[in-house]
Amino acid sequence: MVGPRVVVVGAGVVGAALVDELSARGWDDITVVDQGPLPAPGGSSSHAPGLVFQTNPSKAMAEMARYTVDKLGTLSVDGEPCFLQVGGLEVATTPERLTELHRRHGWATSWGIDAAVVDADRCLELIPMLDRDQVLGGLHVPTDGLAKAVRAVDAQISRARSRGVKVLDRTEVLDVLVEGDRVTGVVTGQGELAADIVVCCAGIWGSKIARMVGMTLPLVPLAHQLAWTGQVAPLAGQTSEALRPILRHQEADLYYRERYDAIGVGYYGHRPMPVSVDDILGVDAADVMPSVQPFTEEDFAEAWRQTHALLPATREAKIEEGINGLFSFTTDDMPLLGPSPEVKGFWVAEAVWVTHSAGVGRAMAEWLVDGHCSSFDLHECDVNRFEAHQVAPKYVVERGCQNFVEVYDIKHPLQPMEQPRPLRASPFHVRQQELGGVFLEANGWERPQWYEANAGLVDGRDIPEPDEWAARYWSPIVAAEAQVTREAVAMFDMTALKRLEVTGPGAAAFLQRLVTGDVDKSVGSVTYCLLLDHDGGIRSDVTVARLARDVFQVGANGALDLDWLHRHLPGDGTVQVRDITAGTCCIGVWGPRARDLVQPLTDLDLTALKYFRGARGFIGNVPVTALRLSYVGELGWELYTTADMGLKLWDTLWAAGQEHGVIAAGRGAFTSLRLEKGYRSFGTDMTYEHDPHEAGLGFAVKAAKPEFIGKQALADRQARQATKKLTCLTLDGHVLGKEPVYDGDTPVGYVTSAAYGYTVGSGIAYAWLPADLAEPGRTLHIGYFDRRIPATVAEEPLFDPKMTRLRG
Ligand code: FAD
Ligand code: THG
Repeated sequence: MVGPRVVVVGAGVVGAALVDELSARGWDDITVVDQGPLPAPGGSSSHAPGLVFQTNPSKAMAEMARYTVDKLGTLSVDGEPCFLQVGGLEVATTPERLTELHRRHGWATSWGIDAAVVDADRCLELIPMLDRDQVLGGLHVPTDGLAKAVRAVDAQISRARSRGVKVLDRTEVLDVLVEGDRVTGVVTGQGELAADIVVCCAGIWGSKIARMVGMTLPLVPLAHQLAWTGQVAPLAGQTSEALRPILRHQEADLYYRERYDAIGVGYYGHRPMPVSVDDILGVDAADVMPSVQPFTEEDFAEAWRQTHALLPATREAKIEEGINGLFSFTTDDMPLLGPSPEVKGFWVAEAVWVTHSAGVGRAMAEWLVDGHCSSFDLHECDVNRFEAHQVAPKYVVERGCQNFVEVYDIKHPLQPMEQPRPLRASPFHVRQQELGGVFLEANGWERPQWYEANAGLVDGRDIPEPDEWAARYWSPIVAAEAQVTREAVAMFDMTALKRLEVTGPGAAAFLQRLVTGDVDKSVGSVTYCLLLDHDGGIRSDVTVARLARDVFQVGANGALDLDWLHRHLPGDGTVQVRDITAGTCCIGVWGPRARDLVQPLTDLDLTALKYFRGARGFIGNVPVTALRLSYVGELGWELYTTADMGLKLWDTLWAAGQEHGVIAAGRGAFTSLRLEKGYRSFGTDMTYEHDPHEAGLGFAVKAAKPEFIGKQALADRQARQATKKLTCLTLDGHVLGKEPVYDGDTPVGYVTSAAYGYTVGSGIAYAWLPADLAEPGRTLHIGYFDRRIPATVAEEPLFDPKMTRLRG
């Protein structure tokens, strides 16, 4: 036997893609089970109209879509293709939407998808039925098209079957068997199947299957309207299924495709119609298919009116059929992929569109077979990315419905979730409100972007105004807060930063195996280092503070770090890992006057406490852990205490700081200062797909250290020349991230983080670029909407390269 015994639950596009990819990699004991009859067992795939628009703000999603296009393009059933590459056209009917299409063009270009913003004449050439008076322009992606979802299921299942995969349709999975902490099989209507691995690809039924092992899946099935017209005159006699591009009219929440002489119309403008998984009918009970609910014509009225306006020829046509079809929505619009945190061998691949299905099949197969996915960076898709409150049933339904409503909205990168709020508030929240904090939201935390109380600091400063788009969620106060941090001292609320406590006699050895740095040092040491995956890619960057022989505090980036640590715990009980974020809080006190402010308040000798050292002590009445480091690149400390003492800590520092000109500063200033100092942010600047050296973090890897995860893989990777490099660019102006970078007219890379540097006096953009272009002084261009902004490769860091501020 090559490979474990695998049972895949669900033979929609996702399950089919997975068993094809798994069997292609040589695993030879695979069974796929579906309750319905193949190749159209009755899930969402059985009636999806199959539009594949690849453009997406997420690089991973765009790449998985591109893989789907490439793969389905090679597949057929009885000579009939699985993909009709008719292209995709998104039209703008308002100036705002046209501007947005330029931004989307930027994403396509950044992720390597050929696209063009075209004028109205070209839109009419591509789709003559459009009303010339409505259309201002469009985004044309020639490689987009129509996936034939049922055929794609058929083709991939058949190929898998030819490699020995067992296919059981009309077989319902009734339970998943677990012994101890492991999956052992499934119970079906036809008996038991033993399994080492069970993968849930059950689409809208996913929560029901996951529940069988006690796992909560944050997804909600929602009905979405799809209607088909009768003959539309201009298409009369069309013998090809589809000739013209698939079409999106986001302004009216609509999309379209051809079907011979008729048109399919999809609509997101209606009220959200969530359905509980327990109310979805069984295969036998359902009239048509279980994932299809009766068409509610009244909800479609507006869609039909808008359709008449955009495509006047439809006025003479009729709606002949329609459905309210179910598919899954999540709290952040991303799929749910990966292993259960508790039950070994139980995996999910859920909330996946047809568009991304083949890519997800490949990603999951790599992850299962190799232990990690090398083709795509999956950190945004990992099912273990959520905070506790984000899987609350109320939150899941509320967010899912809201995401349905906002599917085609123009969303600013800083735009916060509006409901439910507030959820998590630091102990400083009341003071922040008193100071006129303007709050955005991060992982549920209310986080001030700037404080209106600082408005008076703007006077007399020369602050460049961003354009209208970059000026959203921005204020000149951001600039003033950044400058005052460098001139005097500021308090930053760092509570939202994930904190883990690792304790026990095995703690040091455990962490040594996981991180790239040497953390088995003296008590009081703080080490900046990385978590690597088994292939040498970066999983996170962390700070590890040794607070006692067997007590470490890990400054981390998110829930996935906690998951990663849990997964690697030794089984012998010598190490405990605990998320202490919620019970504690943190203020960063940073700036040249930080020591003047804090020293009189504390028993700690803050001069003796050197850079990257930590100690426990008191600030007035408040017990604190002080770590001397600074993400903003200034003298000062992260001061941690328990949540109950947080307000007292704030008030103590605030009172003492008045004579030193202390301010509270927000996230806007923070990001500006961080980028001036060249500090990377995991998930934006570097992700799983990057290694430390190309990300400029080679210094955080202690190669001389004994074995740690990713060490050998990294050494092997290094042997190959690094071809890309995270590079600092300066520019005259503001950009926001994800914009393409051009060398002449050739797209060569993309922006990760960006901000304006209020100390250095220029815009800053970090970007992934080919290594040979990353030489200081070279001029490139950043694509910002329809403009090309010149940007110069800079030596980094831009601010204080000699570290005089931090070590002062
Ligand atoms: P499914 O296709 O639902 O497959 C899950 C399978 O699991 C089912 O076959 C089911 O029978 C089986 N199953 C469930 N429970 C059990 C059990 N207990 N035992 C055995 N088997 C079980 N996406 C796009 O990319 N482009 C589009 O244009 C598009 N349009 C859409 C239009 C509509 C009206 C709808 C409803 C969806 C649309 N989607 C579109 C979304 C897309 O259809 C789905 O996201 C996708 O098909 C989900 O695939 P899946 O394999 O995860 O789920
Ligand atoms: N504070 C703490 N933990 C954290 C962060 C933090 N963990 C997650 C994230 N932020 C990690 N990111 C960084 C990035 C840079 C630095 C610290 C955390 C930093 N770097 C020094 C430098 O490059 O100059 C490291 C110097 C050294 O290794 O000696 O300070 O904000 N607690």
